[in-house]
Amino acid sequence: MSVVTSRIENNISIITIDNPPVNALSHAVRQGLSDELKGVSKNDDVAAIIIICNGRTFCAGADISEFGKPPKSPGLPELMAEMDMIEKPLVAAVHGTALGGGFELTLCCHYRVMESAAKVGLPEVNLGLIPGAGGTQRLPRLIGAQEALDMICGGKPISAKKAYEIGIADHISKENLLKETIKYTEDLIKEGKPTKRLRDLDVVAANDLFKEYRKKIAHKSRGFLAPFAAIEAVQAASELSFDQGVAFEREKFKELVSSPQSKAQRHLFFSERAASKIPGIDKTTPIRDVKKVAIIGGGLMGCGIAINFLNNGFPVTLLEVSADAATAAKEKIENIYRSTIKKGRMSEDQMNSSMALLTASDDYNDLSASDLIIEAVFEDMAIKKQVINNLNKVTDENAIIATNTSFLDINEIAEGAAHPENVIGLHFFSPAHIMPLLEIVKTDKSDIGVIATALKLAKSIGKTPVVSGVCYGFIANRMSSCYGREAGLLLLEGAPVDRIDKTLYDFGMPMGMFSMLDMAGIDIGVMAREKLSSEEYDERAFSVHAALVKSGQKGKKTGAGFYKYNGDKTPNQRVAELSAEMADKYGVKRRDITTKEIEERCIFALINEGFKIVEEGIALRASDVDVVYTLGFGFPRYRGGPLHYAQQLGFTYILKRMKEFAKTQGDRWWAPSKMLVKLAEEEREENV
Ligand code: 3H9
Repeated sequence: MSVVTSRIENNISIITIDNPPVNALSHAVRQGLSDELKGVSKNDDVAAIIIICNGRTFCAGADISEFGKPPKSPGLPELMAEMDMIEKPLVAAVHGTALGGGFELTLCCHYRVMESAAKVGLPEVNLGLIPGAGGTQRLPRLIGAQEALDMICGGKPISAKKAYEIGIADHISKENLLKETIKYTEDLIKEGKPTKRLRDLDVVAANDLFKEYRKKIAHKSRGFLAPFAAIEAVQAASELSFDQGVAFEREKFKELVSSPQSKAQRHLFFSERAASKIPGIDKTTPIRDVKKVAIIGGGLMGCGIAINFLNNGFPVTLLEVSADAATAAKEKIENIYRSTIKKGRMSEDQMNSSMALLTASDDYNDLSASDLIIEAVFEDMAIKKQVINNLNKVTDENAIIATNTSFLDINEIAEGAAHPENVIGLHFFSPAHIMPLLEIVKTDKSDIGVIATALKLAKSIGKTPVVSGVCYGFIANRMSSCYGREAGLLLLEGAPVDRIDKTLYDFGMPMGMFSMLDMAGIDIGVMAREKLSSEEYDERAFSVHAALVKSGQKGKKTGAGFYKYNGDKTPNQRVAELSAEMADKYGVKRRDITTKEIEERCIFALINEGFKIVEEGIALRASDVDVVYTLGFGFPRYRGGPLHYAQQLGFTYILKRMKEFAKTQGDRWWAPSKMLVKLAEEEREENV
């Protein structure tokens, strides 16, 4: 059956797009729409045209999987130009999310009716693109340049209510979208309302708007090309004719679509979705019913985890060691909510309904009805085992027991459980109510239904899940340890702390390694490493950290760590002294180190470990590693994650540099992953 069909009701043609799952504007849809529009616009029995979609949403945009392939006519811009020539009123009936090219399609219509729960948006910047089917030219003509910039550079969809307020939606449908759109269109015909082509309007833009907007997004969009290209395109809308503006937008779109940045961001789009596809799990896998959740441990992590569930309507019991500690944890959650309200991200009513779902307790018996229990207690194997022991006495055989451990062996934790098959790792990232990643750690015995349930739950609390096997630090922290090791060694070799941080920041990380350690608290890692043997980590690399903690300089919370915090942030002189002392102690040669070496040592260590993680089967696929490192640690999305970046940079080059590092550093840490070696060989064969 055709993906685009039409029928005539009275004198209105209803064109329906039906291209599951999200009605992407693939070639078949574009061709179908073009054919139907040509047909009905010539039909004298048709006075007006409605475009509507079947399924869960209006068009979610261009078909992203077609980018990078030879273009097939009609392209979206051609289709939009055809629509601009139509003399009969065109009405879009929008449900779900009209995004990107899908929203641009509605902007080529003369009127827009939206379901009250519908959203519209131009999320192209998230794919390293700008709208390429006239969106940067039509939207500012409809709502003014300022609002258009907010939507295009922000990339976030807006609600029907907001769309109505700013003049995008002409009517909001409350019950039956099609019926109400037909009624709206009949009224248009009766009243003889004209076709309203956005191309004919002028753009309203304040003086200096574009200059100010560049400044406004400079920090948030650091390193990204697309948001700045979007400003140029909207500026072109305000300065050039419509056709010139469209040509300008087209050129910018073409440049971006073939740029490494957009390829990287598109890679992440598909990788984030692929991460939920687990061999052995399909629609028939039994999912457990999770209605009630319990969290053990009311520290910052436990409270953050609780908030995820409360915000999504799950009743949560939070367990602490005493009644006082339970009350304090409840207060902590309320305080987090209060600061969210202050930032304007939540209303008092929303907070009250979330808090009403929370029970704080110090009695394990109160967990007996919970379907999912997540422990977030102190990172100590003996304490975790005690928790499991206590849970054995109160939970039933179907309850899922999750641990939020960052490093500990979950197979060992599971051994003590009455039902080891119910045990899983749910590793949240701090702050847990904000960070979008959830590492789901499967043990040797985790039931497939438990993993499937965790994947579904992750989505229901708005997280992107990635499944990891058990190893020290799982995917995220194992990689981060290597990155941190190189930064620590570079300190001893003579690179100043602020230079290392600046190099990593300039590479695109949200902050340098040492600024991050100062923020999180240097003592956390120092304590974790105390339990390791010298075989398991590089004592030299973390010797300055240990010395700082010993002297009470644990990071920002103590006013000093790698930096001093006296109103402003300055490098702590003691770090330079300690680095020289430790270099002396361990016989590390001090030298001048280039910025290039700092960057490559840290990033290539990440890459090598990432490949090892895939080769050992800890991660299911290379793209999972990319999802973890971008969502968990802010690796720049425009580089697509460490392993995608490795491909862009060239495996052969990376391997060559690693061999050079091995010559000066020894091969304890620079033995290349077999997968990297293989990929480099394949790359060389391809290039012959
Ligand atoms: C654009 O429009 C450029 C134009 O300006 C100019 C062109 C010249 N294409 O996310 P889900 C797949 S750029 C192809 O799990 P949800 C997705 O991969 C585009 N495939 O569902 C997944 O496949 P699978 C601008 C797409 O309900 C399946 O659909 N638009 C597309 O959680 C279900 O997706 C965007 O950036 C697509 N456009 O969320 C919107 N969209 O099942 C991108 C989805 O094999 N899409 N798929 O894994 C979204 O944000 C979400 O998919 C949406 C639904 C909110 C719509």
